[in-house]
Order: sequence, then C-alpha cells, then structure tokens
Amino acid sequence: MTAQFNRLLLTGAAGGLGRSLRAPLKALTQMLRLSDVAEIAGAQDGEEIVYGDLADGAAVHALLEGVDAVVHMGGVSVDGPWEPILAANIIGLHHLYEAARRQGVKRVVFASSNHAIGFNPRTRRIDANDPPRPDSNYGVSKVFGEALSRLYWDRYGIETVCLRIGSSFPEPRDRRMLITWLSYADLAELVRCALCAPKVEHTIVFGASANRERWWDNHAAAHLGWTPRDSSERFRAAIEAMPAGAPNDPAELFQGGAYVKMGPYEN
Ligand code: 15L
Repeated sequence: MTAQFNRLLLTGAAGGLGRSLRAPLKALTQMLRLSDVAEIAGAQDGEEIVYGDLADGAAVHALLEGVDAVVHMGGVSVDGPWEPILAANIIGLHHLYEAARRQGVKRVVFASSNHAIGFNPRTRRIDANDPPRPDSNYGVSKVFGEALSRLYWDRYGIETVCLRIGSSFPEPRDRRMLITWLSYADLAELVRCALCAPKVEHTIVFGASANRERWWDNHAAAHLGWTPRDSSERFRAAIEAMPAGAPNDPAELFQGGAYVKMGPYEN
C-alpha cells in the first residue's frame, strides 16, 4: 500500500489500543510519530518517538508540529478520581485542539467511548443523535471531548471522527463484551476509514464488531464506509460458561456495565 500521509501522530502509543494501531498506521504514512508519557517500544524505520504529557501545553503544541492528522488514543482510559481525568482528558484535550488549530492540522480521530452513553438501559437501541448519557467521570470527559471537537469543527473547520469505542481487547472478557467487543482488526479499519474518508466534518461512530446482538446504530456514520468484519460469536460458549451477574445489578442493566457503579472517589 502506498503511504497516504506524510506524517501521522498517534498519541497513547504505549497503551493497548495504541500498540495495536502502530503497524496499521505505519502502512498509511511516511512517518509515524508516536507519543505517550509511558515508555514506547523502540522506534523502527519510519517512526519517531516524542514523549510528552497532555497536560503540558507547550509539549502538546510541539507534538503536533508538521503533522497531517492525529489519532488521539492518549489520556486516562478508565474511570477514577476526577483530577487525573481533568488533567489529561479535559485540559490535555483542549491543548490538543488548540495545537491543531495553531499548527493547521485538519483532522483528528478521537478515542471517545461507549461510556459517553453508558447510562442508557440495555433495552434501548441508540444512534449518534441520541443525547449523551455518561456513566462516570471518565464518561463525562468523553462527552466533553465530543463537544470540544464539535466546536473546533463549527468554529475552525477541523474535522473529527469521535470513535465511541465499545470494548477493544484481543477477546471479549464477559457477557456484556459479547455485544460491545471491537476486535483490533475492526478498530484498525475504523481508524483507517476515519482518516481517509474524503469528508467527515464532525462524525460520531460506535465502535463494535459485527456481533450478534447490537445496541448501537451507525447509520449516521455511513459516509465513513466502515464495515466491521469480526464477531464475538466464536467466544460465546466460553463466556456463557462463566457465572452470570445478578439480573437486577445496575452493571447488568445499563450499557456501560460496571462503570455505572464506580465512584464516588473521596479523598
Ligand atoms: C473503555 O472506554 C475503556 O477504555 C476500556 O478499558 C473498557 O472499560 C471499555 O470502555 C468497555 O466499556 O468495555
């Protein structure tokens, strides 16, 4: 495949999703800039490593210099106390968009999350036009990211695809993930579509593989041209052999699963 970009930036490159996206993104670009606060495995040909903390505005501005597009997987990726989420996912994301504006970067692929809508009951089917319903501090930070990216599209013409990622792991780990699982291959293809679709403006897309049961309707993101190929079905027998949760447990009733029960986080 010929490289379509001169330089792509992948933030959160040391994390699970960042590591899974490294090779597929390398195939799309002459130079892949990898960034994280944590240690990243050594740079190969066509890769450069730039360490930086999202909360450090000057570092984030430098990070986006000379970049065609950003795949932003960085930040806090689970629920927890507010302060680290504020630093990385709120202040850090604002630094990222300000840097994109000042450096002339025109497209961002933003790792949002299903936790932006996690307080929807499992009996509901939703699409990108349903209102946010965050289930945690983390979910609120993802709603913030979706709103911030919307502003930077409307005000500055910076396009963003917000990926409301379900559960992207090598395999589903529980019954809920039979529905929310997104394979690494489907994630990589989703990111490729988000980077390469001719026009994305501000798009919200749900990231789940072609699993048997679905909560999320992606008709509003059809212009991305993404078709998931994997399915959690091959893991069903093993998962269903595991003990089931109590039917009235909130973690079983809402789409966000255990996140709806997390916190409060008191000092
Ligand atoms: C997420 O957003 C998290 O980053 C991941 O660790 C999982 O908890 C996932 O959601 C999920 O909902 O399974």
